[in-house]
Amino acid sequence: MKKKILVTRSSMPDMQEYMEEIKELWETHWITNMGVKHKELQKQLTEYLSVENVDLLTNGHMALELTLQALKLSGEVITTPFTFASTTHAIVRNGLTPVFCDIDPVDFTMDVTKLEALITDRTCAIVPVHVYGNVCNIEEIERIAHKYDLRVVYDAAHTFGETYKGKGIGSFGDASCFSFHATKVFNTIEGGAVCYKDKELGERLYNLKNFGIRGPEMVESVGANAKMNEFSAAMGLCNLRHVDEEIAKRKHVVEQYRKRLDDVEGLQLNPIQENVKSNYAYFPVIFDEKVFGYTRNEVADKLAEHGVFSRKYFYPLTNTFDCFHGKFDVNETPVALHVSKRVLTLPLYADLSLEDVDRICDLIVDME
Ligand code: T4K
Repeated sequence: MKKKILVTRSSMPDMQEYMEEIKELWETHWITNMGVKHKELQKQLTEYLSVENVDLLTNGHMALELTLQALKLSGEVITTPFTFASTTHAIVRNGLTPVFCDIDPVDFTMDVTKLEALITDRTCAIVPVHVYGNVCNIEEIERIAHKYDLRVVYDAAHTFGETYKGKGIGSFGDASCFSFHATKVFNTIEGGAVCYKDKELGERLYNLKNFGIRGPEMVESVGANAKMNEFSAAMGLCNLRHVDEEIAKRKHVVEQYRKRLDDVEGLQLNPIQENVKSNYAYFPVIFDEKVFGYTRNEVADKLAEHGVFSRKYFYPLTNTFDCFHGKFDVNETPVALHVSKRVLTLPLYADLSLEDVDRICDLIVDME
């Protein structure tokens, strides 16, 4: 069997570069609690992401969960089920009720034409997901949020470094939450960040990530612990130096996939969005078995037989999870259900060779 190809592979700097970056941690022995690496990464990311404020956290999930908590919400939150478990769990773990909006069949983000009908007098916020790095219909979401006085927290886990109409993607809504997990375009091993405008929200978020401690003898509020440590921040500083190059390499991989798969009947590829500077985070393909002749599962199995491990991001839908049994009606999100049963995300990472992309495409095009 040929070498194994997994759905993604963490970007890592040269080992020497990381060793240099962490060297001073052995001198100071200051390895967490908002140290120099944390401060420096925060500063550099504020600039790189073109946003007003950034706070760093242990992971993307805590970024979402604590941002919702910091907004002091109660009632219903409109979101989509075509996402990673984290989005829905962050809502539920805050004692809030998720209300699921269907997704757009082309870009898989919240279908804004169905959003307004879901608003009730209990609705307090919208949590849209820029899924696969596809940017939501920001204008419409913000128009509706403004009309009904709702908070907007974007799950921006997949959109590191993207811009919309030239503005940093993290600058929209009340807050945008990023994931810096090992599997993401930019990683700090584990990590996450919240971009926000309102300083008061920032203060509450900071308290929540650091036990509410504001000084050696002052605990202002009840909080958790979700601080990014210095080794993660150092990894971020190294990876940030190379991220543009990594995104450029991903672009080549995506272009090769498109060249090979664009004309294959029965395959729907991720859209190229106008006004968006993409980060090429994922390469999802929707397999229409009636036209293509094979189901998504058959394709996944064949790839796996040849050592290629694609993933069914995002199947199952979060509103069908066992932990929510009987709580939600999946038939209310028919497009999401349709897509989740047919989608396969193909391997994508900066160092995936174009020969490997060709091999994967050959296996798909030549299914028999
Ligand atoms: N919102 C959205 C929309 C998200 O997609 C996510 C996370 C979050 C919020 C929450 O952010 P975090 O709290 O995670 O920061 C992975 C990731 O763990 C998760 O971060 C990500 N979304 C989700 C879409 O994918 P798994 O369970 O599929 O990961 P795993 O361990 O199977 O890894 C996938 C592949 O990545 C492996 O086959 C190989 C490669 N890999 C993995 C690891 C762990 C590496 O190359 N290096 C590694 O260290 O969830």
